Amino acid sequence: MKKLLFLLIVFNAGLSQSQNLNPCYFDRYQQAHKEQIDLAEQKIKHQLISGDQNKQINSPQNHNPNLKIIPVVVHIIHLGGTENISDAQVQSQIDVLNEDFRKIAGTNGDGNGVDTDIEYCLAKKDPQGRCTNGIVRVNSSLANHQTYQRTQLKQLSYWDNTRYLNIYVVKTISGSTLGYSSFPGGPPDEDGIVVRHDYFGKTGTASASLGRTTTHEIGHWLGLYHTFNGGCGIDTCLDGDYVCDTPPAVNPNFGCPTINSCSIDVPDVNDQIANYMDYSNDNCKSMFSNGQKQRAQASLMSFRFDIWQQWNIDSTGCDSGFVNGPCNVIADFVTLNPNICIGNQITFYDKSQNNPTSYLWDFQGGTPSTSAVANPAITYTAVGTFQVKLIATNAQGTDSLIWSNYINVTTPPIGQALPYSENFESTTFPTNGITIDNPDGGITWERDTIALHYSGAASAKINNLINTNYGQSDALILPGFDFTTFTGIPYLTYKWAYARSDANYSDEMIVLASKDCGVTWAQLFYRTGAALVTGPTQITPYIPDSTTVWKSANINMNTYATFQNVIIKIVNVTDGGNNLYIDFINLGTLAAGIDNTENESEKIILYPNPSNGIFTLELNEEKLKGELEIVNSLGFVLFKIKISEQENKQQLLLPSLENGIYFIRNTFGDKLFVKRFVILK
Ligand SMILES: [Ca+2]
Ligand SMILES: [Ca+2]
Ligand SMILES: [Ca+2]
Ligand SMILES: [Ca+2]
Ligand SMILES: [Zn+2]
Repeated sequence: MKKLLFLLIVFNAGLSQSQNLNPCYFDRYQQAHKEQIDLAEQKIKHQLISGDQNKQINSPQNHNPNLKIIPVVVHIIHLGGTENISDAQVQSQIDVLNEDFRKIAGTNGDGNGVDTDIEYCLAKKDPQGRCTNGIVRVNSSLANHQTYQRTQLKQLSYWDNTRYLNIYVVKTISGSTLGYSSFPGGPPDEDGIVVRHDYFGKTGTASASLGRTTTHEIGHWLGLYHTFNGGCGIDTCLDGDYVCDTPPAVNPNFGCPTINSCSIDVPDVNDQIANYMDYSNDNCKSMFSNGQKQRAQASLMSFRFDIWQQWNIDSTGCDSGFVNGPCNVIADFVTLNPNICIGNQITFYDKSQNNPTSYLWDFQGGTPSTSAVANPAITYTAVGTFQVKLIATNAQGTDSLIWSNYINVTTPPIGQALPYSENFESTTFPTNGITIDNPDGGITWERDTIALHYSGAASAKINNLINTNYGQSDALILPGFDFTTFTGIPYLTYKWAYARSDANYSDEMIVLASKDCGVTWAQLFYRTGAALVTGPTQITPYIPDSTTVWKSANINMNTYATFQNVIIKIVNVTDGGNNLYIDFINLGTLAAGIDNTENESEKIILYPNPSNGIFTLELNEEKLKGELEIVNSLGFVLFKIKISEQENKQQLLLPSLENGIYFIRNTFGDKLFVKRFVILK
């Protein structure tokens, strides 16, 4: 089952260039939260059997006694570009949700399904009861969203999930995912849905979409599975999506096909590609079935009971009689970490509501001490706790927010001097100042003595093979370092070994560094997929059997040369792949004879290498533009290759090259990226 689901996801991802595709992260979420979803499933089934999904709970003046209204808050996490979508585009998505869930006559949602009696309302009152347009905007690098960062989105902006459906609109999502959702019964800090801006709504940046990505994701939020969940199964009610009146489907359907992929249904009918819970094109989707309606209503009765109660509808301004005037501005801001070290800079992110037009900040103890920009970066040069005040203004007036004793500035410990090395030979683990961050308390880094290590008799290992908490990150955190007493160019080098358990998915290895006591982290090195592997794909535990399979990470740390407390961490993000090993960590001078090409290959990945002249080329850097040059070992440029604007992965055909060593390079600004490769026929 697990392997099947992964293959489906990858199939999905591989088609990312085609139009109208609707990749959804739910299958992966489902695997990662299996116990929680099984519990939720029992509760939904119990409600379906014992409860009355249609009993009147809403207010007497409501014309449809079964109607349940869901107040919605939309958090737009953006970088100031077009992904900071308009209020009108947000409203277009709310309109699509109501057309689809209410089966409004004459709209795209008026297909062969049912009116689910579920309606969506952009909140008109915030959690404190203040007038709002239901939209929060935050300018943050988290706009480029990686699914393992889902709880960090909620640190930026989050409204009580028992009273509001939290929807996050982001610029990009890792992989080719367009959106994903939590399932009923999950932890509050993961509750809600995340959707790419260009698939949110049907106007503005999403004018090529019909807004059905969000309809689909909210289906999951209401306890619905994909129509292809579990394949054909053997029972139309007890297997698959646990909905009797949706025909089973063996695989996700793409496009708008006429297909009958399972014949266990009686009568045996075609797959329901019009169902919102398949992957078919937006323009073929037009229905939820009655069985799906009953499940969704049961989820609202059992898990999401408060959100649609009349008292909450009133308190969020979603009662039909409530009219919102132009709202006064609500001053609000967020920082990622208010506990900083002396001399550090901290960025304040405005999230004032209701279209603020100007700002006046006051930073006790900060430099500068005032600012009029939306997202000021402030330096603190004295130890202490300090107040922050924001006065925001819009057309209706001003509002101020004061947080006393908010910023806490401490003296950083001075890190240890370079050089530093760790070979994991001590039987104590972790050792030598290293600490482990293991947020889920589960599988994490351990000491391994079985593999043939790069050096000595042991290394650090993390077992991804048995780790089912997909997306979870585990870090080896090195002690703080003082770079200021080191002369020469400092390098972080280490060796790693890794194999996949399935060629279609991979764990990730990320090196991050912080020079501000952990307030912000820069990504120095990233490997996944073919660029991470050192051994053959295998479903048994990967055990390196040679010291020569280990690959090198060589990371130039010169930008940290003036900092006295630099924290470095090596992070494993698990995808249920296979063992990742780390050995021979060195921080200091780049040892003679160490192959330095890995340093650049984080931007340019080429495989297989060596090769007979046919390579796959992957570019891991958006900024690489224009041309790549193929250079021989004497430095002569042999070819120039134009980089495709659309694809970051392309075939590279160089059959005319003789056996030997070559380089592929690209110049961007003052940086030169070089990757060495070998032709061997
Ligand atoms: Ca079904
Ligand atoms: Ca069938
Ligand atoms: Ca070792
Ligand atoms: Ca862990
Ligand atoms: Zn889905």
